[in-house]
Amino acid sequence: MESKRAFFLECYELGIIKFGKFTLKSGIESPFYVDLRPLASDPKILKHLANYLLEMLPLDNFDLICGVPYAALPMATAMSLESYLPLIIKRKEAKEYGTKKMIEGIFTKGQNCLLVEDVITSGKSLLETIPEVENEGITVSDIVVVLDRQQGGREMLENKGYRVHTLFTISEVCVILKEEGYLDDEEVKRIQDFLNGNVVQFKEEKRLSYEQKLECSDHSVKTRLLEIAIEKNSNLIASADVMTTAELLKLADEVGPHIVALKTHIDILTDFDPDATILPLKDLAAKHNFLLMEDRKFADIGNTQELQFTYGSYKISNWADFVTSHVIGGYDSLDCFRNVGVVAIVSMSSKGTLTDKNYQEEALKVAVSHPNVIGGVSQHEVPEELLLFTPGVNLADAGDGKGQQYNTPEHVFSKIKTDFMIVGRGIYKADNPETAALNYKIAGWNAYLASL
Ligand code: S5P
Repeated sequence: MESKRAFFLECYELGIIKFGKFTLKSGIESPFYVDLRPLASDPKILKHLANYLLEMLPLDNFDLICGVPYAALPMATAMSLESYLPLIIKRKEAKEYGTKKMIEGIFTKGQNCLLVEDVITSGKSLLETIPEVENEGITVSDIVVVLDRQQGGREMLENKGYRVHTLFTISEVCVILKEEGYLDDEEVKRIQDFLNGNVVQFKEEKRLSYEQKLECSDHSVKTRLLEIAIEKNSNLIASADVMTTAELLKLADEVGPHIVALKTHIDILTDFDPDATILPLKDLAAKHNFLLMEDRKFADIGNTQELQFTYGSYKISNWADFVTSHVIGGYDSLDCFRNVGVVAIVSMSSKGTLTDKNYQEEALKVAVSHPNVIGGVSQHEVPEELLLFTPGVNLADAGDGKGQQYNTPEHVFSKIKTDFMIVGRGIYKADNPETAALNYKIAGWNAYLASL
């Protein structure tokens, strides 16, 4: 394909941006007007556009694609034809007869849908569209936009936990047009002044610092975690999804100095032994001052969970400082986790997860009210009385081809205000796990400081 710049100039020839004085829907006078609808009338350009947009995206993560009506409908259709992602259609208004459906097409609950938008300004129309899609049980994690008018919409959506991918920004476009002689300095300045004065400010609520969370901690494990974070300048939890005791202990010793907790899936080990595995692991935890988080994800009735927690081969209650548990068994099912902290699974990072909006709301009600719960695992913001733990963090990849969806440390700390990031393969699969842990620790801590 030609360069992005050459492609933009071809689009520009179709008259998609006009400069002058325009009164917008909101009543504001703007020095430019964007209308991307002409792009659909040039099949070659539309096809190229579809491919440029698709190139930016982790396509494995999506099951469906949907355009925000009307301008993005042909774009989403072209992207569907190029990628074979099935298209669904969002109506502007529900049908007055028959099914009254808002979303047309073939889909099932739990599928993840990529939203396509032509232009983003304040992000308001996307904010109206997203719940209509989510109400059908479809999840939305990513939005792809052709042109960002840079008036706050992107930040607002990212702040709500959505990933926004944009092909062009208005500033970038102005630079190209100026260099090509279509705009003079004065016009560019007028546009810049307009943009500076017309950013729709969303009030970003301040996050609480670890010190502030520590002050109101009402659980000993929560207190210890926060103290370690402050002491080590770290918010990193390494996930040790390895298969042998030797690998587990080696990893724990290497990454130990940089982490607040080591997360285990103890049932992955092929050679688990209470003495040979747990005793040295506890010694390493003491040596490097980190906690042990067993990611058992309990999901049963209280009595069964109590047995799984206390007995069996792993005797988790003997050694874990905190455990993860689904809350699907209801409030009382968490009573059995005495003397440990519980991290409730509120939403999952995998494609097709069934933890939709409604589930998350109900899970949070249990989590905030149960005294054993110290926090939640989620990809979205949680009430500040809970600690937020976020997996699905990787500096190098966007996904793993098996449904995992990754974000950067910057995204999880600033956009969803997480407290602790969980990194697995980014560390234990690295050539040098110790250096990788240190790099993640620094990236996580800097992202946290920047989000204060
Ligand atoms: O929603 C979730 C919840 C968890 S606890 N998504 C996750 O990926 N996890 C866990 O975090 C998962 O079981 C794995 O142990 C770790 C992520 O590993 P990575 O290799 O993908 O970083």
